[in-house]
Amino acid sequence: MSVDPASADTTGYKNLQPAVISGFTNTDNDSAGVTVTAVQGGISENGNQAVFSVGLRTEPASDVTVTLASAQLNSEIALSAAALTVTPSSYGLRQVTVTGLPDQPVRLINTDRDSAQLIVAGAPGEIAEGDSGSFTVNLSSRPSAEVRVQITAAPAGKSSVSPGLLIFNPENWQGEQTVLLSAADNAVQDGNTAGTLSFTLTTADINYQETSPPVHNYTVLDNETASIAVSGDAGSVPDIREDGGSAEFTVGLTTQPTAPVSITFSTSPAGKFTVTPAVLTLNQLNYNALNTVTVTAVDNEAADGDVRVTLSGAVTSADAVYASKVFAARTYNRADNDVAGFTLTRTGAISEAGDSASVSVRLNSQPSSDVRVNAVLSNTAEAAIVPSTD
Ligand SMILES: [Ca+2]
Ligand SMILES: [Ca+2]
Ligand SMILES: [Ca+2]
Ligand SMILES: [Ca+2]
Repeated sequence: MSVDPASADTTGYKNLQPAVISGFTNTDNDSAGVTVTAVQGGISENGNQAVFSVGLRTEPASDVTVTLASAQLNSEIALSAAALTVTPSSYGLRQVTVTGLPDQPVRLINTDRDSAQLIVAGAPGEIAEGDSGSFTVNLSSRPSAEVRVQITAAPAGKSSVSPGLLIFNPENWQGEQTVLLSAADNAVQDGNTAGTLSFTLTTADINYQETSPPVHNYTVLDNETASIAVSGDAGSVPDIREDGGSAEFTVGLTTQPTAPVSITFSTSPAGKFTVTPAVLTLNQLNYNALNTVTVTAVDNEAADGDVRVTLSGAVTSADAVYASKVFAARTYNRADNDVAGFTLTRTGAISEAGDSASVSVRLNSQPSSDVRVNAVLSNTAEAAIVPSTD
């Protein structure tokens, strides 16, 4: 410091030597920072715009890039610039425009729709008739409204689901709901059947409206094998005697026929047996009953000996499965009760006075053709034969 020469002091200051003091520091009151002004105006999905301004509070030493971002960017609003480059020569406020976007473009974003999926897990690929299997259903993302899922198992009558309707909402969407898929049981050999599970979504949530629910294919396995069931051992050869002997067996079908099945019985050689009924008809009501067939020997008079008789059955039906089935032939031994022989009966007595006696002859069994009987006397010197046809 030094005294101003214009000073009028006369007490010595004019000639005073300048004094020095050091160590002062000027404190800067300009701090670096970004200034953002209040937003002017309002945005809407109709495209109305708002503005605000951005600048640096202090002059930068070199270029500064200010990035503009919004939590709603790419969804609800658009900014006029994604970034501003500020230079030392122009770091004042600059205007940024904000434009409101309509909702629709946002919903078309793939990531949104892809995340709105119906999840079906664990559905069985095969189910036997009469069995069931479960699967689970839930949603992949929180829906904005209730989602009703109607489940259909096709073709109808072969399988069914329970429950057939699931309801998901913004609270329970994540929880797996269990559905039972049951295969119907019938008694017909109807083969395996292809089944399809389909899902129909009803909701006000546009993403779930537009999603494609999965389709699940499965197979219902038939558990019937059609056959003609006959009791007893077809390989054995039981005896049936002529005098009132009979044998029985039962016939049934292992599956319900789609049309009556008739079995027409025949025996070979013919005439040894009668079969009752001669034609057995099995229908949708009696197919699995014990339908009895009786084989009875015909009692003839011929000494025809024991005879092996084959019982056959011809199967006819409009049911193609049974029309191709064969009745297994059975064999019986028809036991004869006739013995060939003569029965001679004498009437009267002979004498030298001329009395005559008669002898009648009959066969003990029916001959298959004429039988000539020769009568021979052991002593022709004492008697003679006069033939008679009585
Ligand atoms: Ca069955
Ligand atoms: Ca079946
Ligand atoms: Ca007899
Ligand atoms: Ca006989």
